[in-house]
Amino acid sequence: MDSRGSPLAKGATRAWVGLGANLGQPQTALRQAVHALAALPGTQVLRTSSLYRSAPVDALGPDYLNAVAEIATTLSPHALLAALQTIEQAAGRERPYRNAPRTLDLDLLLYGTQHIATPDLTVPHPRMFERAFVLRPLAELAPQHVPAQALQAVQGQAMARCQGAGWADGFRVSGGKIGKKWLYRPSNKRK
Ligand code: PH2
Ligand code: MG
Ligand code: MG
Repeated sequence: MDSRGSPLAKGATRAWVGLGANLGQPQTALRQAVHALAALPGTQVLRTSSLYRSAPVDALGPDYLNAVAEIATTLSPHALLAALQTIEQAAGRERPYRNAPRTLDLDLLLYGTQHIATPDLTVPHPRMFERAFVLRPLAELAPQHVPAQALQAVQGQAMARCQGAGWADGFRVSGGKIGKKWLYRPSNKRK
């Protein structure tokens, strides 16, 4: 059992990944990223948050689409980080300068309740508590990890909730049973 009380696969840790994109076809990129997460070894996508749109924070360029995915994984934090970077690369991610617009950004926000401070990985994500585009979707999935004070502090950051969790084609928790459930229904398909 983990802190939410539901059983995880043996040896798996619950983790939360922030997804963002503001170049190319952001919604397609985010949906494909959810599927790529689900295809990682030892990894299941448990749930996705709603999809949110917001202006770039500390950056320029088109509006972002953002969401958070809750996963269960047997990958170590560093192996997961490497896998996220591989998925970003496959989506055409380029890094011309800091906070440049991007086709896909996958940030490891939380890995269980672990605190990690290494040169290449800091968990919890160092800027997540200042960003509404992380905290609001994360609060849908893991309110226990989002202090009310932090949510209140980012209240002024304008954001639109554009779609419920169905945007990712039905990765959900099903009746407490952990696993990737394919909810194929026409009503669940994107338009
Ligand atoms: N990501 C950034 C910088 N600014 N702004 C929004 N709205 N959404 C993001 O995902 C985002 C950002 C760097 O990772
Ligand atoms: Mg980021
Ligand atoms: Mg990033």
